[in-house]
Amino acid sequence: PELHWPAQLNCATELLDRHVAEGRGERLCIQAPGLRWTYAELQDKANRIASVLVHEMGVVPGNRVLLRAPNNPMLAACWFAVIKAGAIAVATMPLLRAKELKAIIDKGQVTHALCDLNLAEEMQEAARQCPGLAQLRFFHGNGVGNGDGADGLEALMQRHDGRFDNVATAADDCCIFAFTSGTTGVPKATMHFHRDVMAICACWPPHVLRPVADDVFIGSPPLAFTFGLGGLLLFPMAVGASTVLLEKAGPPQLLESVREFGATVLFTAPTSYRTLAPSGAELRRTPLRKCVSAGEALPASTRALWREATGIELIDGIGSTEMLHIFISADEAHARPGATGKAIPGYEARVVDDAGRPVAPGTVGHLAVRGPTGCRYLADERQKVYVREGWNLTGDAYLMDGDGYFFYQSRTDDMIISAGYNIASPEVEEALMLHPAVAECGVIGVADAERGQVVKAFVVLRSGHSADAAMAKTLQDFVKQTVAPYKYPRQLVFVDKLPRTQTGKLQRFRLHEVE
Ligand code: 3UK
Repeated sequence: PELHWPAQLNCATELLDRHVAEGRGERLCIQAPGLRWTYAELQDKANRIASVLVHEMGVVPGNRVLLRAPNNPMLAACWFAVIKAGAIAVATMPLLRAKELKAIIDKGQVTHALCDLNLAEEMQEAARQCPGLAQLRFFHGNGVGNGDGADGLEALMQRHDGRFDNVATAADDCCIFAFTSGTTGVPKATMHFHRDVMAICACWPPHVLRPVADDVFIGSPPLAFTFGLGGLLLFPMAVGASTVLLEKAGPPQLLESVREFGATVLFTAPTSYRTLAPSGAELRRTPLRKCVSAGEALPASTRALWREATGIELIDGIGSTEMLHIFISADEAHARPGATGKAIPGYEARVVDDAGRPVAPGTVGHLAVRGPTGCRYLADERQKVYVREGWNLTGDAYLMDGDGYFFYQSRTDDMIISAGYNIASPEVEEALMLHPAVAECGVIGVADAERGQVVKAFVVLRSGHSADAAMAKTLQDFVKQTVAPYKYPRQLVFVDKLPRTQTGKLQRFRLHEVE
């Protein structure tokens, strides 16, 4: 990929304004229920908001601006406005409470905020506790404000025209603080530059996804999660395509919206593909053609299930907030069951031992990755631990085969050591999920006097199956027959649901708490 940028670069100019300047302003850019914005319309909104930020809210380049909204068109307009103003976008998960928002405001030294009116309460509570947050305005998700006074963002936007000269930022100026969703429970922030945004658009999409200008993107990850920011905003716009932003994007809404909007490219997580698979026949009657899975390991069984249901081979990819987006992946033609894929063009990946030395193919170790983006923590000691000589440690246990395909094993913390055996939690989960009675499950290691640790499974059954001792025994026997018998869960309990992050990741550390 071409990864050289001019010293002066504003990614909003490249991803948004360029389309209008080159005559594509009338192309469809963003859709939502009851709404369609062209590139020119998004630019008009973003420019007006940028003017409000600069002239009415006093934003100067480098300020950190918090954004709070579910996926909707105004969130996209606000994101570009912040970038145009040379400020730093700090997008936050819609479900966060005041306490969590306060932690982000404090850590990120946030001075300004734009918030969806429907999520005002927790924002106002956080603002009361944060004297440093000087300016806060509210908006409606569709940009049509009515009756919330002269301070509503839409009213302020009317005072300005649709012209704004983007701040001439440097390619190396920060434009995003991305807070991670907390697989480990401890919040951390990573910093990304304008050139990082351009780099992720130049690496994975043209080499793996290969979208075209007529594609219609849709999916579930929030724009506050960089998987969603890339997949549902930056990547479609990089090729002049359109995107559908949904405030609610559980499997039923996704199914309905894929139909309604004629979506062609879908981004969601493995569990969502499992839930949607029974609707494969309906999906076959839509123009859906590409489906991307990330955020969590994709079980080989889910890949097969989706292919059989829809005829579409899933595109798996591992990315991280630290690296901004996907760095190991494979397109449909190169997918191998059980493998995430190979390092994508522009990135290098390898498996290393505890001392950071590369291990032989076939050996399990720590995944390390290096590329044009990556791993700048905001005020965090973990920089020293996770970044070594430019190589970023992701915290995942992986093995690489002789062909350069990477096979996910587990999070490094989720490796169970029982009676001297290494057992990866996801491998046991995958085995359990092959049983038709199992809807979802989570596996952890619990302390055991004799074996050090033993495998414990938390199982959610599909409706119509009874959670009794006979079922537990059936599932234990099933695992013994599916993978090496020593991996079977010696403890197995039934639960109604599993603890997940807002990005859909299983929180195994919380299973330890309920254990
Ligand atoms: C896990 C995967 C196996 C893995 C993300 C795509 O998930 C994203 O970012 P996060 O910072 O979490 C990173 C961690 O999640 N993971 C993600 N994808 C996969 N494990 N197979 C996968 N395909 O533990 C990784 O270290 O929340 C994903 C794009 C942008 C992202 N931020």
